[in-house]
Amino acid sequence: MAFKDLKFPDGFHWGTASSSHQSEGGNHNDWTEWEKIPGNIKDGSDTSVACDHYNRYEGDFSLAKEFGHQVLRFSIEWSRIEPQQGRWNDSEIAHYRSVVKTVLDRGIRPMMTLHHFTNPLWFRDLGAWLNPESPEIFGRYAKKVAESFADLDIIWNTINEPMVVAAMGYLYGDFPPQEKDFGKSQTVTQNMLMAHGYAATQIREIHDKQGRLQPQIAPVLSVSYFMPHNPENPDDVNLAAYLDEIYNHTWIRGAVTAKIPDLEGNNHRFKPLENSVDFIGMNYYSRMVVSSEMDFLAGEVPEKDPDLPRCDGLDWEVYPEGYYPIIKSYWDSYKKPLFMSENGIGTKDDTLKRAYILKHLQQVHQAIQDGIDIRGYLVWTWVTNFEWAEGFGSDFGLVGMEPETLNRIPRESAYMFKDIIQNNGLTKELQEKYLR
Ligand code: IFM
Repeated sequence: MAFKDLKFPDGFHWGTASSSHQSEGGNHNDWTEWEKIPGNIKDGSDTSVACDHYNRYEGDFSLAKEFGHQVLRFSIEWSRIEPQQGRWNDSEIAHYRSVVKTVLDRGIRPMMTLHHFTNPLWFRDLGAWLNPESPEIFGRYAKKVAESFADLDIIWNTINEPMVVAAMGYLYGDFPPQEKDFGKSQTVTQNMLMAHGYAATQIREIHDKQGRLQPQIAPVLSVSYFMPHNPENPDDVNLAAYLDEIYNHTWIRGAVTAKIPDLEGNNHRFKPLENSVDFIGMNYYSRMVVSSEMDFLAGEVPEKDPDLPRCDGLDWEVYPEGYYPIIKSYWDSYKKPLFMSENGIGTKDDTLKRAYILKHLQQVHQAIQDGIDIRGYLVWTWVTNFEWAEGFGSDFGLVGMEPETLNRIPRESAYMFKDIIQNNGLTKELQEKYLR
């Protein structure tokens, strides 16, 4: 195959994404409690230290600067900021202000997520996202954060991957609180949608009140490319379409149209969702092949394609061809600017990691060529970190970490990504070097 230079638009944003719990160490939340229960984390690890990013963020951000980052996406830890309901920890707020300022001081744009999977223990004890008051409770937290951060130039992400919280925590039982109940997963989906609306409303109101320019606000969605096992079988085709709708579209359509879909399939208007989405964050990793002869809701899927490389632990197939169609379906459906807020692979094989990134970027480039408004691309992740129920067994980092010293060691993929950022795209030479 002959490669061509793939130039991205001027002003395209490049960087990496991470989350507080996966990298900071020393948290006290529902996940830290859950990690202690033997068997919950595949390799038996926990986040007591993680990457010690809580203490090493300055060095991590300096390294990111050295490697050309223009955006750093990270989350702040609700359990640190509000350790008891309604009681705010000012020194943790000061800590995160320093985190944001450190990013800004390096000339990098901070993209800050309010909720990335973890909950304070008191919120868990109130029933977390099953509690009908959870949206307002989250809104109050968002208000406090907005009051404390509105003077800083931040791109705001409200909630990361609500459908993963609903599916992994309440349908498949792989994440806390380990429920396996379709009805509950639906309730969680709805409550997180309302919570996003309250959070966005608070962020807007506080910026207005303080006389600040309105920031960009986005929810971040996990998306997958659903494919029928047998494209000739209408039942498989219908199942793939149904899952695409409930996993990829129902929630974000609700946010964009300001309507909450209820369990009976009706919609009702929810004012706080109005004007809550400036752009959509999309996290894509793999496809999902489904068969009507299997019980998908019980976790049954056809055998994986032996010819496709896979992500360690999570076993996701590498399927860059699924990226373009899901991007296009978001663009066609919502006509909102898109931001590729996570993409990457958990593997020790850096050759595979480099090829993964390049092949996915070729798809993103094609989407832009076809007129889709994509504002940026972030690799998951910068320093390798705790991959939830996999523990440290699935290594997504462009930068490795020595287990004993926690020293950061940039991999060749980090240098490759630096080259991409410097050239604002994929040169012919780079593709020849890593894709031949
Ligand atoms: O590590 C996670 C991240 O927290 C959310 N998106 C998917 C990543 C890889 O599984």
